[in-house]
Amino acid sequence: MSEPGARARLTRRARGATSLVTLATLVTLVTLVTLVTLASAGCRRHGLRRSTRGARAGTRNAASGAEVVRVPRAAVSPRIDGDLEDAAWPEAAIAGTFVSADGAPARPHSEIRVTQRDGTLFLALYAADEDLRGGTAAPDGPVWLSGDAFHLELGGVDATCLFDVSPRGVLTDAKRLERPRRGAWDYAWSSGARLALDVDGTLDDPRDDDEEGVVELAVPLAAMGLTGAPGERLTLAARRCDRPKSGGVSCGELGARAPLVLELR
Ligand SMILES: [Ca+2]
Ligand SMILES: [Ca+2]
Repeated sequence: MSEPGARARLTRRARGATSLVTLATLVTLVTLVTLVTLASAGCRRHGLRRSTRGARAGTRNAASGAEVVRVPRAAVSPRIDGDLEDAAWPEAAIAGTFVSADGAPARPHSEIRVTQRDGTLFLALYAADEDLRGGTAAPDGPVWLSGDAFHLELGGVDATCLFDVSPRGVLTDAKRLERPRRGAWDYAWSSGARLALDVDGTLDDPRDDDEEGVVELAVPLAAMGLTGAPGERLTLAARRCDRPKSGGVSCGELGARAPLVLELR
């Protein structure tokens, strides 16, 4: 679904193709056409080609520094099936840009889109990944310890809810009271969120090159104490950590300096 990710993939393929074209052989031209066709097929599968039609990034409030992302109301709720061909996703809001510790855009590319309808917040999580690691299979388990994972924190009326999601489809959620005073994370709490995912690659097999993972997540706004009324606000902070083939852990963050403000339309 990521346009930059799609562009990067197409650019990589086109670069390779350009050097081949200099050899001016029919075989290389056929190869180029084949590669672009394959890339286009992948883009269509995750809605990449349609992703910029109506999507909007947030605007930053000069006084507070907070970035406000206006979350549109979808005409039809997206179907939670891991496929981003739903009409709602090209119109959804893009939630900021993932950055690494030095402030540069994080690599590999990650993106979150947000839309809402009927008291449910819908999120599309996109992660480019050359080597997908599944991590734990235990529901509500520590998915961040050994696999690739998204970590989301949604701040509502008087509490913050966290959601850790792995490319194996494990969801770990917890809630922490913020007011009148901050409490401890309660992992026994359940958000009632639903998710589905589609991974383009093979989990836990570094012998081949994977492409990406896509998660569709539906979170009841009631979990954050909201009803879904226009003008309601919640905050979003996110982290996506990747375990690349080269070893180590590489993380990008969203709203690390100041959480994004999601405003429901
Ligand atoms: Ca879908
Ligand atoms: Ca990985």
